[in-house]
Amino acid sequence: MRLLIVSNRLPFSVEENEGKISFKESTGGLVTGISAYLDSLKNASFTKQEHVWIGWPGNEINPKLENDLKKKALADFNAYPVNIDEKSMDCFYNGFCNKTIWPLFHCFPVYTAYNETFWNYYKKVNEHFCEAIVKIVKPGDLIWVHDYHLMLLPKLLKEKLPDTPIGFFLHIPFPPIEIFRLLPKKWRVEILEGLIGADLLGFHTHDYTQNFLKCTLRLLGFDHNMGNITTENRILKADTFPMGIHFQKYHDTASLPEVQEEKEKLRSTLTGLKTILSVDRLDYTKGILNRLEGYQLFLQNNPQWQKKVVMILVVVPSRIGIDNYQKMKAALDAYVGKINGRFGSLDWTPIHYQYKYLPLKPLVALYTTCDVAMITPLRDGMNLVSKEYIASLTDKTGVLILSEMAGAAKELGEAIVINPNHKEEIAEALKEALEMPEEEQKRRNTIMQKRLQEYDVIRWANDFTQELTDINEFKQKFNARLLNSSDKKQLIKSFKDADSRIIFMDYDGTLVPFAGLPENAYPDEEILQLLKSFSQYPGTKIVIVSGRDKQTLQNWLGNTSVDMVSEHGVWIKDSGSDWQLLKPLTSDWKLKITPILKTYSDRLPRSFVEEKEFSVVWHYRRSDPELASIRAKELMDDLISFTANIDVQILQGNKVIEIRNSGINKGIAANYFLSKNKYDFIMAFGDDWTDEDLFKSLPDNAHSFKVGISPSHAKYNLKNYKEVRTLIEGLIK
Ligand code: GDG
Repeated sequence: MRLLIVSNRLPFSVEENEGKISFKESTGGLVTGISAYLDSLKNASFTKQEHVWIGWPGNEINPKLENDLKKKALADFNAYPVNIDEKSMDCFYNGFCNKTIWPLFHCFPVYTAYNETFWNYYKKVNEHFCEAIVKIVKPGDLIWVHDYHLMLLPKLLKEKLPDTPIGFFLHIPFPPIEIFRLLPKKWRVEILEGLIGADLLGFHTHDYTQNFLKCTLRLLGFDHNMGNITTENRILKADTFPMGIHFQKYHDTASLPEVQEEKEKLRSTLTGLKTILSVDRLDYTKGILNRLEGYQLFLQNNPQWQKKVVMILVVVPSRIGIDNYQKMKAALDAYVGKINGRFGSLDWTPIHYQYKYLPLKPLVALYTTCDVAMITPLRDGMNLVSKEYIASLTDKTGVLILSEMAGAAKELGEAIVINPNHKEEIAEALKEALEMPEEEQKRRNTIMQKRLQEYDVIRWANDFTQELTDINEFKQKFNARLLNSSDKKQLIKSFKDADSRIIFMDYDGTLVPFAGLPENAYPDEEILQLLKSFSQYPGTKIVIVSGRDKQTLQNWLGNTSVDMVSEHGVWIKDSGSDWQLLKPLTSDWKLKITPILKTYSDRLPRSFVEEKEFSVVWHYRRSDPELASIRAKELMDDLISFTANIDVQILQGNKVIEIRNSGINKGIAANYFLSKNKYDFIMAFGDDWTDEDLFKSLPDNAHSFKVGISPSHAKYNLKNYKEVRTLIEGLIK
């Protein structure tokens, strides 16, 4: 089995010089994390898992050199470059990815561009990635797609490779629905549909996972159960995997002699000064300006700390071609100048500013040297720098000030956690951090280090890939329940060989799709013709077993020769005779229950009450799904206490709650027919849990089919009502 990692960028940039190709390492949280995981795979003796990293190599390459590039990338990095032309990359990466998705998903709607050309290039590049992957994928491979650049890719891949497990991890926040729905309708739906093409979707925090699930429910209509989503024909899962770091790498690097030496050097240039570290890629989400405002206020409010403290501000160049970033760089330069000008003197510079990339060892030397790290993004998916800082504190002294807007704050609660929008809070946190006793620093860092060591990036990636593998195994077991062609042949043979047959069929969701209003789910011409032919097939009795009232069934299906059961088994219409009660029932309890249901329909817009002779139903299919699910739980609670002394049962069906006499169900109704005659071929179809009574009551040799892809007592699953129709056609042709 190979693991195919797919991300927009490869962990290196390719450069072309006089016809020769060379590589330069690239930075960023995704690259740092995945590289560490893949290194661990290479070094581990217990696994032989191969991997290939697929992505854009950072520059457009002369087509003549493409073959050289492919060979060298594979040899040096196990990488497969996807060559994309400059114009596409500009509109895709600088455009849709970084001017639309990045600001919006980080809750900066004012920076968000809504540009149809960018969107078209986003689609085009996702398709291009798909074509590249399809060329190299092999049976048994696992595909793991990363990040916001490739949100359409899971669906594209699933269409081409339905049996390949596909995972997707989002490294940035998934925004609340109020923000996500600012995207034009077409884009937001295509993005969600693209994502749910994956079998497993991972997010850094529980909040992001919940935001995604809420959007899927409200914008696509797919509900979930503990993160498991069932679409018309697939099962997938959304779950939380907080990304860790390679703890040991940072911890060990901090102890290296050359890093210690660098630390001594730094210390000697900063004698007598406490140091505050700030390290980020240049990005407006990282809150660098807010941090500087907080620092300025701290210096102003605490003159006793002037000349005793210095901020080392490392800003790593990033997304250089984008306007907002250039403006931000200018604002930052000006602000640093302002603080240094206002507070500095010949013998003291309050901020040491570096705008450059640092190699790992000098970076870790900074982590271990500084007394305080200020990591205060306005919004950050996770933030690995904060974790790397804690891991590098070999003597366990140092204080982390962390923004509550970073995903990492969920795991690093022992840090001083602040709201980055409030400069007063930052200034106070700085004072607290600089004055924190060493014992307290050690106490906090010991706890955080232990946590980071236990759930490091290797655990994170193993957990994700393991869950993806588990989902795939579950799907394979489940697929074994779907009717394959040889089972179907056998079934048709048994059907034809039999002399007397009985077929029980539920109506809604089984023979026809659900409609917003129950009265709109009337039978179409195709199903009417099919039922007519089926019921006229010699030696075959068709019984429609429905929860509908008898009048509706009579109106809709009265012209076919089917038998019918209404209200889940209350009424029976057998062999052309009139409707009869299966057993004597009362309905005086309805007087007590109906007003309760009416109150609930008043409280939930677009829900309504349907009264049948011996049952009463509250429908909420068209209501707001979240409020409806709360109201349904409340109603169930109310009904349970209200009906304690009444001989009724409460059924929670597909977006309905139904109350009816007890001692009635579809299984009891089926037994009525089975006890009257002997049949040598018995078959049943149904889609919701009221049909489970039917499946359970049938003899062992019966052929039963659950419509939909959830577990059932039926022997087989069919994906939807269309498959039911196709199967019937196959039986009678
Ligand atoms: C995205 C999400 C999420 C930075 N400067 C240097 C350097 N770095 C390395 C750090 C760290 C990584 O880059 C930055 O990671 P972050 O997580 O802090 O931020 P993003 O790049 O925005 O990452 C983020 C992450 O994806 C993972 O899912 O946490 O929320 O935005 O590893 O060490 N490394 C070196 N020199 C530098 O100057 N060597």
